[in-house]
Amino acid sequence: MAWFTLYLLNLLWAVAGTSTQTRSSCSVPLAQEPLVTGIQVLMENSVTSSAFPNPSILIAMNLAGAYNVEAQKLLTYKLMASDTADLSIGQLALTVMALTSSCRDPGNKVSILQTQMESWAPSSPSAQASTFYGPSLAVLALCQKNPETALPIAARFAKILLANSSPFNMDTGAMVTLALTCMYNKIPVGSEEGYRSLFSHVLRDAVENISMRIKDNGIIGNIYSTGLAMQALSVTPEHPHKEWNCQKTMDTILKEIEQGKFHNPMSIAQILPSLEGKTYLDVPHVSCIPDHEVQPTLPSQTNPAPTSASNITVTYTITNQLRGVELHFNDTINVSVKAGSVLLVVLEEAQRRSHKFKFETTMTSWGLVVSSINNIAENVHHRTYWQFLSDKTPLNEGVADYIPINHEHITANFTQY
Ligand code: B12
Ligand SMILES: *[C@@H]1O[C@H](CO)[C@@H](O)[C@H](O)[C@H]1NC(C)=O
Ligand SMILES: *[C@@H]1O[C@H](CO)[C@@H](O)[C@H](O)[C@H]1NC(C)=O
Ligand SMILES: *[C@@H]1O[C@H](CO)[C@@H](O)[C@H](O)[C@H]1NC(C)=O
Ligand SMILES: *[C@@H]1O[C@H](CO)[C@@H](O)[C@H](O)[C@H]1NC(C)=O
Ligand SMILES: *[C@@H]1O[C@H](CO)[C@@H](O)[C@H](O)[C@H]1NC(C)=O
Repeated sequence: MAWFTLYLLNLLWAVAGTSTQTRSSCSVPLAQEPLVTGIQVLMENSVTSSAFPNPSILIAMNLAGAYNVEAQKLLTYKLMASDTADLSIGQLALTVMALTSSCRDPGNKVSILQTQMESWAPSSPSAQASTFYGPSLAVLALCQKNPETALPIAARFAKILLANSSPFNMDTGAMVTLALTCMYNKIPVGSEEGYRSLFSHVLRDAVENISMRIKDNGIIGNIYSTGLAMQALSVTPEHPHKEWNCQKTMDTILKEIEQGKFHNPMSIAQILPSLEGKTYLDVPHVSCIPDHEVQPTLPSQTNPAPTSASNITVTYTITNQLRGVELHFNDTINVSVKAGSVLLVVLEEAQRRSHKFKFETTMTSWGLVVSSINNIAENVHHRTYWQFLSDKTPLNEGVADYIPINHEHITANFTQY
């Protein structure tokens, strides 16, 4: 009986093996290439000497082949000079990868990252999955720079993941898959079998969860997690039960790009590698000889911004039922803004009309986060933040990108992750 099962398994393995080949090969059709060039140029042009240097943008432009050599140089120099003391584990890891992708030596940043990861621990045994996003970036960066010392760190991380039972998070699951796939591929021959089975266990769980969230149109999670999920599915040694049609995912993403859904530079940085058939595992193998001497072919401007002068009304509710019973509030205001305005304009208009709607923002790699409303501020130690919803559905964009429609009800709810 056992030999027969083994035979069947081998057969299945062989079938799975061949289907991988066809599965992960997908590419941007020639006619849509200007669309991809268009967002790449948009991303590269967001790099300015005043802006905070974003390592994810440098990684993406190096993987895709940079057009704007000045932007590439500027980012590289700024990241070389960045003070590691100001960076979180995840930001430090991205900086290491960005410098590697520019063929620069990250110097002592690698050993600092290693020391930080050696003493890293989850914020609580029940920590939310998204808090593992930064540490998985760290495992990935360390795996690429120094696999031998990364191995025990990755093993400890994998065990923490196995012990955690919080709901699956797509972006984090994809990053975990990239990190542990890198590690899995670098287990030295003859080392104990424990590493291999530990990493494949975590990888199998993550890949199963990712594949369960492939929608009929090919989107994996939401449109902004799809780029990372594509990277994960195209490198993992563990194959999901559900078949993945890479080309379908690619075609739907291209439609979304055409609809203007990818204008935030960070969203472009996370989708671009997958459109170019690249993953973060390619970071150590970038060739730094410039190859894009030609001017990019840009798409013909098709959709000029609608210049409708009409106003819309948005209902805006702010509610805190969490922090300090005496501080609880639930206030609603109707504001009128120009059609096509981003949500931030609604918040500004509400603030102008009532002091209760006072808010503050913080700059991040994705843009402005609303960090405080009516004097109640987010707090990493309490794991609190202001979540934005349309009716009962959480928004999948920030206030500086999301465009509300007429009579939409937006809520900012103080909650925990
Ligand atoms: C962790 C996380 C959070 C945490 C961040 C706090 C923390 N300390 O962990 C919390 C839960 C607070 C959060 C909140 C939100 N998030 Co979030 N988040 C992530 C996640 C999974 C990882 C970010 C990370 O750790 N990066 C690594 C570090 C090294 O990079 P970093 O730049 O320093 O990270 C900071 C920023 O990413 C920032 N941040 C996190 N989310 C968002 C969202 C927006 C719009 C902005 C401007 C900044 C921002 O917080 C991080 C820590 O300071 C990403 C996934 C991804 N693909 O990037 C989604 C992601 C960035 N978030 C997203 C969204 C939509 C939100 C919310 C708008 C959700 C909502 N409905 O309210 C809110 C922000 C609302 C506000 N007040 O303005 C989207 C953004 C898509 C887009 N096109 O804009 C992503 C891509 C998830 C997704 N696939 O949909 N998020
Ligand atoms: C994924 O799904 C499986 C069940 O299919 C579950 O056991 C596992 O813990 C989930 N979470 C993660 C992070 O893989
Ligand atoms: C807050 O007010 C809104 C709108 O008036 C209402 O729909 C909602 O149920 C209230 N929420 C709480 C927690 O009181
Ligand atoms: C906002 O407008 C809606 C109608 O569009 C109305 O039902 C509601 O009472 C108004 N709320 C406030 C707080 O003015
Ligand atoms: C239209 O919206 C703007 C804010 O964008 C506001 O200043 C103006 O008063 C509104 N006009 C009307 C007629 O409500
Ligand atoms: C708002 O946050 C509170 C506190 O976390 C939570 O209990 C409630 O369900 C949230 N409301 C919505 C609409 O998500």
